[in-house]
Amino acid sequence: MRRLLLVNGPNLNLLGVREPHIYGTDTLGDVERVTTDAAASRGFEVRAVQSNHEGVLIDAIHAAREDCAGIVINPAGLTHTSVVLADALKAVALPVAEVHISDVGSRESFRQVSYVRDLAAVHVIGQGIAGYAQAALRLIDVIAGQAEG
Ligand code: CA2
Repeated sequence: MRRLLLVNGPNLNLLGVREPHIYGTDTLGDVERVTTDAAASRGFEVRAVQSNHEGVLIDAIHAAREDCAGIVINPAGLTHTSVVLADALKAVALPVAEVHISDVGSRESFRQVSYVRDLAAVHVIGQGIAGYAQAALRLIDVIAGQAEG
């Protein structure tokens, strides 16, 4: 299955509209395009989902078990709070790339916690939306390595 699921969490639909000093001026459409282009360069397609509802994200992650080889995810604020999102990622047992647009390590202390960190094979933090392309390419390397091994 040469397909990745791209998951963007709550409020990321506002990218490029609010707080450009933190998240830049690129939009969610730009995020989906850079990820899709990077994956396509390696023969993968991307199915993108963004939701402000945790259950919608969890259903999309469960469905990925059927037809995706890996998951690129920016869980947004759920990174720092959501055991259930982490449980869903663990349950599907697909390789995961965790992406954050901003450098969460240099922000508020509550952003230092990630429930996803330990189960992600790839981490790209603070690289802006270009980080999604890096994450997709590195995740595809992980998937290719698994297929060989
Ligand atoms: O840096 C990131 O990518 C974050 O995942 C973004 C989350 C934040 O809670 C994480 O700590 C770090 C926030 C997403 C909200 O996105 C907005 C975009 C534009 C305007 C307002 C919010």
